Amino acid sequence: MHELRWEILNKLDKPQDIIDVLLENRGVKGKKAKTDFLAPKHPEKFSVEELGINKKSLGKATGRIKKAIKDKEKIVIYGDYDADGVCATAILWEKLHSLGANATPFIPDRFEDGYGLNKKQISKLLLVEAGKTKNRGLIITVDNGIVAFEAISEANKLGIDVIITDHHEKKEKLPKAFAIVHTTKTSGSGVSWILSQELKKDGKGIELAAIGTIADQLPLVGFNRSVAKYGLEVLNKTSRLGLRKLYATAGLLEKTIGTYEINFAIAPRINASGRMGSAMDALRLLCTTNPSRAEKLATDLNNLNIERQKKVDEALALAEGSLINQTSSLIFLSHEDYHEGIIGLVASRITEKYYRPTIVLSKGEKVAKASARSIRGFSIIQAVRAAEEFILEGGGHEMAAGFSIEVANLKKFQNKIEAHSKEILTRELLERKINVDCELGFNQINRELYNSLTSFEPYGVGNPAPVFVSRDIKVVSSKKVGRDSKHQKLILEQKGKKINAIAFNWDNPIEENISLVYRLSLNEWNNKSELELMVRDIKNE
Ligand SMILES: [Mn+2]
Repeated sequence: MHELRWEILNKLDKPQDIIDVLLENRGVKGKKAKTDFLAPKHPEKFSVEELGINKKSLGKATGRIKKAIKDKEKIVIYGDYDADGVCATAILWEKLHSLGANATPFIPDRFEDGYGLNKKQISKLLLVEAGKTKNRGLIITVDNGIVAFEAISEANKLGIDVIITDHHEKKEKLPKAFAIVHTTKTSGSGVSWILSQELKKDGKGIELAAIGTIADQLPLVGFNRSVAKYGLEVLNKTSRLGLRKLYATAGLLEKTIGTYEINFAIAPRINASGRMGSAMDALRLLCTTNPSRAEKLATDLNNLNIERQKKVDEALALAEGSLINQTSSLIFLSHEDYHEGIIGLVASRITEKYYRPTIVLSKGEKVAKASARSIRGFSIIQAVRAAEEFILEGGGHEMAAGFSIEVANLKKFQNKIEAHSKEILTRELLERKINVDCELGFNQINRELYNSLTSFEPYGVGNPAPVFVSRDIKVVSSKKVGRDSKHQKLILEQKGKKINAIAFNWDNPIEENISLVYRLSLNEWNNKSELELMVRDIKNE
């Protein structure tokens, strides 16, 4: 697997300030942008215009919501079953509830209803209130709705107003909703938070917006960086009972909650409810004020997550078997045994391992549900839209998409999307790369540098942890460590200066002279701490 191309981002030879280089590599240019990046302002300080949201529509939405609160109209918040959608629902529901609204959250069932505002649900949702002259009822979508044309025209027919809040890619035409609060610059929970702050500015719910934004893989720059930074601060001292219990079941109580903890422990548990059961349980967990209920929901979620892991492993084994027959650069896998709730996870694991765009389909009797993941430089939503005539419903982004398709059309769809991708997926695009910020000499590595790097946190999509390269390194010693001796601890030397390094899961031979790519980390034990290079790649010279 180990063919990694080192892309050195900083091409200049002459010495420069390292912090400046890192900022430029992240596209942060100009003095003001640089200070803003290193000391992000609070999300409350962003103007609506900066976020790409139409101010007039936002005003129209808040006006309608305030009227609904005053008239005691029934409001349904229509969410989504992934971590972003659940957090988006929780943020708006808590806000409306605190303002005395008659608001009910609704998260569709992945298996029964599918993604997004659904025509069939509309009349059921507001059954009692809808149709009355003064009390028409209001549906507010969060993290979905921007392509729900049919459902919204159905609502209009029934006299129900719909406010769309969403961050997914819109089509050329927009649904005829009462108001649309839309931007692709943040997550569904980010949009929900912005709307809720328009109703009442109190900063509440920012920690949930951080979970949604990080889990939805939004680039952590600008507004999202602020949401992540300030939301993580709140998450580390949250008194939400459900989150505290979730931390306990995930072994996070003693840990600092960062983007990693959200991606690999918190979001998977929230997602597990929507994949294996009902996402309403995750919503209840986030919002509950009852300790024993929090405990039970957290345990249930943890068990669902274990069940989910098992299903993913089974599906991956099945996938590996059929990968042998793949000839196209775009991986296309369809089978009855792929559990619908986990196809997205399987697609991302395959993409990660083989570094190719991947579509995994769960075949039903008549309809197949699909989830797709992509690699940098290949827009999967564009690829799907190139074969749009076969798509029943669905949507997505450059890097991920979800849709459904008639089983009878699978082959035709596959041919069309493979033909589309063939032209775009060049050899260069399919090469796995690691972005390296700049070259460092060992004499430049010190505590001061390490400390100044911390102002680049939180790391994530769009703002990766700084990666450096050092060359002409002598390996003084190497020792296998860890369970199964999977890791190697190294002592390295350059021009007389020695530094420790750790290479996780490294079984390639390491020779005496190397170049290496690494992150800088602080190894802490027994109240002592020492700088250490966390190896990402090694080339023997
Ligand atoms: Mn989302």
